[in-house]
Amino acid sequence: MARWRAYGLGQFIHWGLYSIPAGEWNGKIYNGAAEWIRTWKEVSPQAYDSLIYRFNPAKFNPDSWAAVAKQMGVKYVTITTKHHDGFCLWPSKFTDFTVANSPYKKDIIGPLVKAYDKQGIDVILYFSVMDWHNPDWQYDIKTRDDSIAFNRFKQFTRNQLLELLTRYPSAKGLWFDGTWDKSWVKQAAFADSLETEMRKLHPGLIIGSRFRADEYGKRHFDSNGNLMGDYEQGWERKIPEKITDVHGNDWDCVMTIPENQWGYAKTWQGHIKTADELLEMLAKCVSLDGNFVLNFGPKPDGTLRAEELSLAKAIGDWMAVNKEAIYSGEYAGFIKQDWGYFIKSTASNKIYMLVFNIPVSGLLRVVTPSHTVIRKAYGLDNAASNYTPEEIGASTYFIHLNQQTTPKKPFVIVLETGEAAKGQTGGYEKAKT
Ligand code: K80
Repeated sequence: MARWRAYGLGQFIHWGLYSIPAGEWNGKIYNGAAEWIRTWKEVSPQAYDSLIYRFNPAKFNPDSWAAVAKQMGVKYVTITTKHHDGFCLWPSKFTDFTVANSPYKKDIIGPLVKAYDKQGIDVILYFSVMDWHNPDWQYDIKTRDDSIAFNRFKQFTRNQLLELLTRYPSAKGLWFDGTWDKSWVKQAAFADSLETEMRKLHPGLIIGSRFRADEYGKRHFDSNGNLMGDYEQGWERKIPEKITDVHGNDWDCVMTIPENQWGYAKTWQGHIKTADELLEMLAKCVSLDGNFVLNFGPKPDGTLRAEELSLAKAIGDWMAVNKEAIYSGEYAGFIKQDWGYFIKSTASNKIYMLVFNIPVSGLLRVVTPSHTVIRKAYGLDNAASNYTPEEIGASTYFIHLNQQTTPKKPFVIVLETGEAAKGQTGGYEKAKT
């Protein structure tokens, strides 16, 4: 988990049969998320499942995806091995509904794991327990028949998970989805023993809080309020506001570029996030002890869409200068200020100020924890640059920006801090009220 905690920035990949219709069916545009199109009333499940015969990503090149991720500065990638539609991107022995029976024929996951491993990017396997294709999947268990079918489904799930961990031993963890239905929530004992089995097979395996419910049906946090799993998976398309929201737990935020599209959708509607917005989300997550994971939905031919490539490039260019503030960063314990986010280095006494909103006054307020003084302040992009913090009150400073030269893009100021000398009070007196 120490390694996971230091990631800061990750990439999510949603790829599967849904990339072929890409949010469009018989010329009509689906309003929901493209990867959910199989559930649309306009779509017959059989017609959707026949997309397997069209899955043939001729231009798929895992090394080029991994190179994009590397330039972007991500430290880990989460890849859909099987989404809710049940289509497996690896040749699973336990179903016919896999890449092996598509015209492409070949494993997708193995080459991806290899390509990302080669770039030094850790891999987490996304796995949906809910499986629309498998007739044994149930939303709830009400009858004896449901129970018999779901018992088969549990064995199928166990087989697939052990298969994935055996086939891809370098994967660092599992990211679960589709675990909220009553059928699965009732399987506390089964999920508990499967988790033990997976951890034994794969020492060090990282599992998020979506995997199992407790015996009272509580999810994420058990009936005693303790997190179940190694990190909290509750932050999907949302970010905590303050450090108390995360209860001292590890967590990651998974984020889409448009409002809510994970799989490839031909037309992106509504607001499309900009690189600066995404960088601000990244800074906010790291400042609150979380990782930020940006989603990509590759096209059916195996290439990445132009919008994603240009965002990855812009984020990577920023990371090239500022990554020191993101990797191994943690909550700084400084009072949040309106100009942006404080991140503390776990490796030194440095505090990073990630500036996103430049005040009209050009003055950045910093309130240090008591007995902490600022010894030095400089730009992360230029260690020779020097800001002279103006002490304006007890533990309170203004960093003066040069209004002429301050860039109109997010930037980072490094503060080197130290302990106030004994007896050094600054002489600031509190008002008597
Ligand atoms: C499933 C269910 C809802 C209500 C919202 C999103 C999801 C899935 N989780 C994301 C990580 C995507 O995989 C999305 O399809």
